[in-house]
Amino acid sequence: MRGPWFTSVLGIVLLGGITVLFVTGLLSYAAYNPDLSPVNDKTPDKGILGFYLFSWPTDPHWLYRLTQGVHVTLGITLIPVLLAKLWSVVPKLFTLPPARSLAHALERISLLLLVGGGLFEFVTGVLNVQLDYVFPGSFYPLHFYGAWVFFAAFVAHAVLKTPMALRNVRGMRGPRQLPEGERELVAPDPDPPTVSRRGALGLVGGGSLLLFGTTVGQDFDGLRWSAVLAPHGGAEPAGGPGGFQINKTAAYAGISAAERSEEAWRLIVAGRSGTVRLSRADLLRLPLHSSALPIACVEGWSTSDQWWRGVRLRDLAALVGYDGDPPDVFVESLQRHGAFRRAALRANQVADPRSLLALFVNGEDLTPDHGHPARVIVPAAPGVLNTKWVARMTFGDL
Ligand SMILES: Nc1nc2c(c(=O)[nH]1)N[C@H]1C(S)=C(S)[C@@H](COP(=O)(O)O)O[C@H]1N2
Ligand SMILES: [Mo]
Repeated sequence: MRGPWFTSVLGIVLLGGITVLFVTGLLSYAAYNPDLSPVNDKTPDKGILGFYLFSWPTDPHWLYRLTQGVHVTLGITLIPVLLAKLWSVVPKLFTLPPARSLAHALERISLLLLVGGGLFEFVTGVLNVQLDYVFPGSFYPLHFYGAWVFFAAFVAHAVLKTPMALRNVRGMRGPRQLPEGERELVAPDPDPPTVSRRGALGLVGGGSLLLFGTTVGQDFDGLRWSAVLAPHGGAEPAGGPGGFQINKTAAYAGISAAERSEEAWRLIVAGRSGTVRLSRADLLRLPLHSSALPIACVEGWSTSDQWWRGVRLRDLAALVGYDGDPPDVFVESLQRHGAFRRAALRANQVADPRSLLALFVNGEDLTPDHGHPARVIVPAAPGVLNTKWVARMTFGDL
């Protein structure tokens, strides 16, 4: 069963799947605005690896919901394929002599990066979506740098192997003269098989389907109950206007009812013409607008569109001297600790008329857990940029 055909089929699946993972991963990184201000930039030494960064668009408004949903769901679905692929090439680990030529030695070293990089990316990704930050430092630089190492080795491997893999899945029937590199995939003295090659593929495919079916529901209200393997799945949140997925609760973030109260809370808006202080009542006297936007988290879960109502970000920019051409904004929350208590938004995000400092959701006051007294909501942006419990907004190019 172990041999070129099995390895080739799995390899071709991974060729497509991992390419999509790499592209959606780079998109997710760009969507986080890593080149704005020191706060968002968790990889200040990225150098040319950030060559492709661009202004993440605000259209379509479900863009990040799609790209990140695909990234996380596909990554989890591919786990059985990756493991089966690694199992299928285990004999190669023990080939002797260790290097037949310089080219062979270089190829084997690239495999270290390929296998090590692949395992590293899958393990850090799964730990992140399971909310298990066991790695030193931030997840972002680890997964980002790891992705480049892994993908570089992956491209080299694909260039070397794809032609042979395609030949193998098309026309390999019965015994034939295998080239040296492929002969190493076949056990020299195999036991009689207990399962056919197609049966083994079925097992891998079934495992992938099972993971897919227990993950994908975290992206769809109404299917969330089925996402039993996802930390934000397994059940729909309680009903009511605030009855949609919550990332960190107010209690977890250490936000007290006293500091959110009408008497205590003031929003500070700073910009080119100075600083203004606004109570919630002051904000309610400004023009209010509605937009239907989802929350889509980097962890892969998302909600359907919610109805937000509040003050346009560009109207707040106008209050402090930016008429017509809003700049970037740096948003800080009441929260004193934690990774997501502040974020920077780009000028195109501020300018979009659907971008709000929301005061209401689904027809009622924001709930404490969804960011009362006020939160940011921006179309197509990752959830992490939608700062809750906003206390201060500083407009100006970052
Ligand atoms: N102050 C603050 N804002 C925050 C966060 C946070 O931890 N603290 N989490 C962010 C993340 S990662 C997400 S996905 C969204 C979740 O919003 P929700 O809890 O209203 O669904 O809020 C964002 N805003
Ligand atoms: Mo998030």
